[in-house]
Amino acid sequence: MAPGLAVAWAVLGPLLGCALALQGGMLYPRESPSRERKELDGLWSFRADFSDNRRRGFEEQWYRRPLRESGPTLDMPVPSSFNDISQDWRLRHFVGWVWYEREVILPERWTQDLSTRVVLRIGSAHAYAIVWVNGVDTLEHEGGYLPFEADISNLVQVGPLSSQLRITIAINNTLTPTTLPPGTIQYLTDTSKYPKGYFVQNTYFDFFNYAGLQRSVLLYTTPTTYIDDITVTTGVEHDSGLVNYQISVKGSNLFELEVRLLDAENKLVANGSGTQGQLKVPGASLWWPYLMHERPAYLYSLEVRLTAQTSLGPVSDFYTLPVGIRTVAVTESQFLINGKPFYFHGVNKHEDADIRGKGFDWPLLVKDFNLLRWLGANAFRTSHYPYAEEVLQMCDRYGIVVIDECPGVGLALPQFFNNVSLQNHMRVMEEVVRRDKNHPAVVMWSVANEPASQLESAGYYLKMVIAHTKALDPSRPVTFVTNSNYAADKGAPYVDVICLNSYYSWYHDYGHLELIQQQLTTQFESWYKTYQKPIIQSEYGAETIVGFHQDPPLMFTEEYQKSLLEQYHVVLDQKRRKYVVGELIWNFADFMTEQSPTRVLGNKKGIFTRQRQPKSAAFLLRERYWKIANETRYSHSVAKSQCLENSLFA
Ligand code: BDP
Repeated sequence: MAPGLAVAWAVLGPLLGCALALQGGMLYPRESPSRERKELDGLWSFRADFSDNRRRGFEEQWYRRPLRESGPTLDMPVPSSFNDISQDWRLRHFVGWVWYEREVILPERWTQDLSTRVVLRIGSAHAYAIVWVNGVDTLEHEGGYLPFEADISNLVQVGPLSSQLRITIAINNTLTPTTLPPGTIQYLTDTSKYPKGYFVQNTYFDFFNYAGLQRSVLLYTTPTTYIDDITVTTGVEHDSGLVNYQISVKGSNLFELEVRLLDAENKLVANGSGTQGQLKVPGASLWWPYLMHERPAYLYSLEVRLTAQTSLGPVSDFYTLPVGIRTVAVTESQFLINGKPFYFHGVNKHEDADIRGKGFDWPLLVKDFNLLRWLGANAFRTSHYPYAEEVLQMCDRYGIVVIDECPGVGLALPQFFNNVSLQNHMRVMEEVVRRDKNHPAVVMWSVANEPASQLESAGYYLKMVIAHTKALDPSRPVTFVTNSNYAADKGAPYVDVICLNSYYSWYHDYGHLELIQQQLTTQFESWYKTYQKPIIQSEYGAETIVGFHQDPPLMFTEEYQKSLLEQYHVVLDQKRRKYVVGELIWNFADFMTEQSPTRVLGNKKGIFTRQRQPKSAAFLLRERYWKIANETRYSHSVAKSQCLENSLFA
């Protein structure tokens, strides 16, 4: 990039829509006067297929009859991971097909009104899923952490018994060299040590491969002519906000679209019509990250109303999308939101807690957001896969900035960089962008975490995935997170922001806290000299067992975690006024991993425990984040901790 040249992702001119190759949109299912929802969360029937080839369910066609008729079933809560729910160790470590089933009664109108379209939507099924409705093969999807859906109207709007539905979902958690994340199955053939046919799943990432229906499953309706997708990009011109919209409609070509933009008080501020256009909002309130501005996270509502003529008569469809007006841009040393330098002071997270594994959970979600605000964290990365949509909605509402990462984690072996994997990775990015493109909180895409980016093949692969992501969404910067050496990394030339993971005095020169400042300074200076791009310290941290204390500090104690952080902070403070634009601690909370001699009931680098109680480092970080917040705020008032009466910095 030429010195001083700002690459602006703010879309100020005509709409640059997302060029998705995927068929159809993936709008979050919202109720409206024309749309109903029926959640299928709760208890499902469940069975893991323990047969040697794991294929008994297909051989015996378990989907053709109620699951209880083909053998014993367990109660399985949805959403949740299946692994930690039972006392059967075989289920915790199970690799292969598991079967879920749920019977549902539909409202009569859904089955009889032929102008109603009924959709089955699965929030995520890790990692490969096949869905049958009343025994009919309906839908398949590869990849966890992202939603998929099917129009099942044909199946429910026929026959006398159609209001009774049986949904069967077979899910396989096997990871292969071409899935994302990749994995390998290893057969252990030494019969003096292992029984015949013994195999293990190898993964190349550091979190437990929880699986199952980990997010909500639901049914929703739309009219047969319906709003299929909306893409919004925003910009600012003088003091006006610009909202560019593009709407796709399915079911008929004879329709009209009305678009109304309402402010937070429900007052109309702009309107338009047709499938695409630009709305201008004079004196717009911008969407600001919280702590950066007195009036953060301002959201407008884009109300879309469709009226269409169909063979069954006129139909209407309504969809309301929250819209935050903001711009994102990157210079050679800054990350700009609304034209102002933004410093990421935040965390990396995992969707992980207790027995629910990666199962979505409202109390946990709200607790985590309360902790983020207690901490003064203004950002997080969705390490290492896209989180539930409800998490991003909360970020939009609270003003917490997100680096949205796809499940491109564990790309550690040369054989993972092949053409099939590349095509799959690009498709996954299409699904991520399609789902998350309208969230103002999402300011950057991350296409991978710690790939083997020193390999030539990885360089080409990352170049292609990044270029594809930029083509899908020209409105946001793109990165991947590296732990390679600056001189060896083959992917760094293609990113907009350099994201670095380093574990000085933990995985290298462990115990030698005195080396951190020198090594971290070298890290930053060599990367910046090579690339002249803004840098985020995207991971750093230390394993810490809550309640372990030692002074002088020793590894695994709360004091060591604090001291390590303090050493990092000395250098971060020197560089953040120059070109370092963020710091994200590894990790927000302890989380479960595979068993290994280096993990004590999981990864303990959390500043909170897995039960969300603070370790000493949480208080240290809290003091730091509120201090940075007060230094980097664009108004004169003092930021206060929102969870305590006594502000630390008042
Ligand atoms: C980093 C990985 C992260 C691990 C962390 C660690 O990105 O997923 O959990 O190391 O070892 O390299 O704690």
